[in-house]
Amino acid sequence: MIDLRSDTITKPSQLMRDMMAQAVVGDDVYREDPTINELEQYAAQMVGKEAALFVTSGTQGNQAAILTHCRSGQEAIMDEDAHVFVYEGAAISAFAGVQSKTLHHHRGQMSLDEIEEAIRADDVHYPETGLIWLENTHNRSGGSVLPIDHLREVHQLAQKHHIPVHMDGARLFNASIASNTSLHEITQYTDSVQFCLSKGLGAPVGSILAGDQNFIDKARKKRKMLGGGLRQAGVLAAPGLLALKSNIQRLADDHHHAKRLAEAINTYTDLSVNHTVETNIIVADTNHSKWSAPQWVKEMADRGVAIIQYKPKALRFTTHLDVSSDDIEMVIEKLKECSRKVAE
Ligand code: TLP
Repeated sequence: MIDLRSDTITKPSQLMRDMMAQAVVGDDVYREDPTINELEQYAAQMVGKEAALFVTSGTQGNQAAILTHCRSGQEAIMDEDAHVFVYEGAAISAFAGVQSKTLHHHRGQMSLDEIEEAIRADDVHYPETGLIWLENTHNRSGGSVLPIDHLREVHQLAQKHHIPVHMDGARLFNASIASNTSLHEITQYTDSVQFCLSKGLGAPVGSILAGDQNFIDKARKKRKMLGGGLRQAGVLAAPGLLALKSNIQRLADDHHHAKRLAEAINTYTDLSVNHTVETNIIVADTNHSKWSAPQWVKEMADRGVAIIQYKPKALRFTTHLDVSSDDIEMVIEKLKECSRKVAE
């Protein structure tokens, strides 16, 4: 099976497994796990923040960030397709007691005017605006990168109103590689950032939440509340460290594969990729296809290619570390086969 459902499905390499077996460990709730301490220091320095926290997942990192930035009864401004709004089981309201104020967006970018309008005035009726949320790359827009000027402008606006900015950078490294922009350049416009080790970077588990020391000290407590205080978890941090040290530059291959695949989808099938493919995610819509999205998922699965239905009339193809150039050519052959069947 060539699995393009997500970049979360990569399996740890033999080297990663060896690093796990050899990891020096201790009890991380006592801050005594040398491997976790090393990962947190390394990760903080990579993104130019004072401190970092190893968390079990992107969702846990995002939720710890909300719990740390906001109080119950506040509101967070985010785009209407943000992962935190669509895919995190309403944890933002269930756990943090925070209401989501969702705005329209174009490729993950909300308009500055609309953000400013959404910031609540000091009025006895209104919730307080506690946080502005950005997602980079933007998953549901097909892995789009938020332009650096946009980040700067949102940050300036947030500072003017004394509101923190959090970035869900589950795929932060894809954004950095695709836009040829350093991590520090991107993260300087955020108060906190979450990025995943277990997506394109190939580690089996874990994410990082980074910010200033005071923020991370508080987030550590929130992580404990969320059940994320881990013990001898250096075995999980070791592959994360390896992923950060070895697997970032190669993301360019995934982006190249996604472009090649998107061109083929538009050339050989009645599916349409209507967005620029900037990173490793392709959203192909089925509006003009003779087959529905579920039919495409089934026909491709029958031919050994796993994709997912992403919206009622859209499919997602995601490239990653475990998909080679040959695999991409094979997927293109299968798409052509499907197209011949569609035309029958
Ligand atoms: N995204 C997953 C699914 O949940 C949709 C995927 O396959 O793309 N932020 C963003 C932008 C994400 O894409 C994801 C995972 C998360 C946060 C959550 O990360 P995990 O799955 O580690 O909790």
